[in-house]
Amino acid sequence: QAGEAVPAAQKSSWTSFLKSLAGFTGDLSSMTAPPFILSPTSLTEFPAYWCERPELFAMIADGKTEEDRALAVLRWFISTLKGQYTSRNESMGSEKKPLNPVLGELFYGYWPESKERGGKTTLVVEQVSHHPPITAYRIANDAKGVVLTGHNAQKTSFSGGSIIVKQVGHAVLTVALPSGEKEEYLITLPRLRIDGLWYGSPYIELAETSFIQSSTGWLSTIEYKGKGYFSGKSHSFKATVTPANVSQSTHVIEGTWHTTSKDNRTNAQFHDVTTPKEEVTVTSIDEQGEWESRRLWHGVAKGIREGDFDSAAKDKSRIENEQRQRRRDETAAGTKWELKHFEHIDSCPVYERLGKMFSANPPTEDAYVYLNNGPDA
Ligand code: CLR
Repeated sequence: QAGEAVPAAQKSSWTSFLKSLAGFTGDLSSMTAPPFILSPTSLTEFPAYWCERPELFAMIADGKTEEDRALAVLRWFISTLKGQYTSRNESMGSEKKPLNPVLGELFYGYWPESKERGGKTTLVVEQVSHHPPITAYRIANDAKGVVLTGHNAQKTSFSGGSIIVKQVGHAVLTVALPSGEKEEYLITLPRLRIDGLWYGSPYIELAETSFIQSSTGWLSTIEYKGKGYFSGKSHSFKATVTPANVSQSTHVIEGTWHTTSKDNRTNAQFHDVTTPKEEVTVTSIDEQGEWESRRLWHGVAKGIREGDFDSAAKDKSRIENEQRQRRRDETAAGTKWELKHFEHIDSCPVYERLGKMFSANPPTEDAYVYLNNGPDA
């Protein structure tokens, strides 16, 4: 039934939200949505999903051959999808609308060192653009020599009752090998379809194809399908891992990304995310700086969590007004907001070089280069 999961008092507000979505393209983040669908978490926290299985991230460096490492990168990547795309349903009952980060918002965190993963893994996130929203991030396990750098933006549209999200941006994973050589992996991102809107209980399904291209030539092509395709199950994927050298053999891996998958040839299990994950460690709010996400949004998040939407809205307006004033002051002074941890470049050299190997579309993309000045640097 329509609006089944919507609180009675918010049904009409949900209906008008859905109506305003029809024919909409662009930036969803700034659209006003009814309180029941608001999340207390800012989008700057999302890059942490890349490392909630820090040992899989670290293990990439332990692969003995190019093939081993290509498979290890794919295993880590697939194992992040459950957190990235289904965790809000688990923790909050449905997908929700995250807080729209302000320019300069920061999110720092880490995963402590352990025997299996070697060193500490650190996370630095910065909101590098507000309009359109762009989030840049960097995750590093220095002891293992595994580093992930990327940025994320979204183009949204509405079609057939679903929100379609094209992810703009890419990630680059680098592995420093004991030999002193460096391997690079270009990672592109899947398309999202947000279904369940009619009922007021949105959830994500992944669609189309994403790629992981290694500088060694190995290429993983990951196809995503929902209910009624491949196996008939939601969250299905099929990945083919092909070598540059034809004498080596191709792997085909199939399964559902929120549970397990198998390598078709050997029938061996490929990934398993039914075991617990490890959330990022973040310092307490009173020890955070004023630009750090949880401190910045503290009042808003508290209001949302406690159902006090008036105080949430008030604090949100305060933050937004402060931002508008800042932008006006900058214009008046002829200055520009300076990024703290990243530098923007118009063309990413790794994307250019590795993108050619699988005819990436588009052929070039911009990027944000990490300045090596995070809290742990
Ligand atoms: C951000 C980058 C992460 C993966 C990811 C997961 C969920 C996505 C989010 C990204 C971008 C913002 C997003 C969200 C799901 C819903 C939300 C598309 C891609 C939109 C803005 C809110 C829609 C509002 C309805 C839920 C009502 O690595």
